[in-house]
Amino acid sequence: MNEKINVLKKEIKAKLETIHSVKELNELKVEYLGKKGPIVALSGMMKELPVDEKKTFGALLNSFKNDVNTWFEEAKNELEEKELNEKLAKEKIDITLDSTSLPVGGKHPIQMVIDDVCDLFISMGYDVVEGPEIEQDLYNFEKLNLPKGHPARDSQDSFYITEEMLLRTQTSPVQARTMEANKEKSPIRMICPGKTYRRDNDDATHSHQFHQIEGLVVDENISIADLKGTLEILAKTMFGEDRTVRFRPSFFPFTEPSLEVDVSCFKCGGKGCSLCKGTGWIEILGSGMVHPNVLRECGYDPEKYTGFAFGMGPERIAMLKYGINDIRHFYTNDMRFISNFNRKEGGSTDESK
Ligand code: 2NL
Repeated sequence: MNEKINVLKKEIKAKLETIHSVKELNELKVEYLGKKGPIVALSGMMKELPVDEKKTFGALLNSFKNDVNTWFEEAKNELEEKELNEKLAKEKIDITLDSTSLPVGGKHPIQMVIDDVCDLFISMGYDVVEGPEIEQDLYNFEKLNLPKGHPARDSQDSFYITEEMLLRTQTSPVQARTMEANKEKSPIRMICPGKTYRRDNDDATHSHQFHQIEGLVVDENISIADLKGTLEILAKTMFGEDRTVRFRPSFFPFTEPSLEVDVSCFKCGGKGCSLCKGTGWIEILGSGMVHPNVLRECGYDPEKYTGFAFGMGPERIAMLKYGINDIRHFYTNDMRFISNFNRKEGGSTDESK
């Protein structure tokens, strides 16, 4: 019997040497340790042994079984590791290979201007408010001191949808709505960017769809000094700290008095050049003190409250800043134009960013 164990030992060890996969190993395990295998058969033969031999042989067989189990366990671990390494080697990805580069989009120059203006006013505590592009005549015109038949309505030739509904010609209706909705008449500081529409024939300086950024401050004791200080900060932020600003009297139906804002030419420093047409000044926005009629129409007592407002065209600002000579470039999606503005982090009109 002992001899049989020794033979089996040698046989199993020799066979284990020839195994190359976990699958083969399992088959071998069944062959030797399975119910029909030689080790179970040896256990069966124990009955026939005399009692004294039974004990020693039983111990021997047990320790042999344990040894066999250990060998199989060790062989299994080795094979599993080998198979895993082979699999990993096969699936290895060469990360040094160049990937195909995808074209990266960039922020549109109009959006850069809008974002820069909004960032500035957010930093001064203003809210950014957006509103509908399809508006009622009431908010687009009536509440802004432009009653039906007012001549200034003609200069804002409109896309009417019905008698009462139109595509907004300015972003001010958003501000009129905000003032009206503010029942407790708490202070308003808001900036209002968005798309606007006027019935124009498109050419180098006109587009039937364009953008506006308007600002509005309403509170007790707001004066023209607040307007001037705020718009000076705006002009310097957009065109450089060295710029000076000047205010010229103007007219808008929704403000009284009205002021046009010029910035000293950033190309020639004010000496006069082709950009500023020899004047040294460039017009950048319109502004004024909110007309008492507008305050009243939007639910404010003009005896108690005053405010200032301004409006600017981001197309015009972007054209000036980047030397773009045709407004249609903004809307025709020519990649040669658009690619000039692709910058990491989405870009900004501030060259230092
Ligand atoms: C321009 C001039 C301006 C306003 C817009 C405004 C809005 C309200 C009340 C009073 Cl709710 N005013 N907006 C005021 C002055 C000028 O825009 O040239 N925009 C491109």
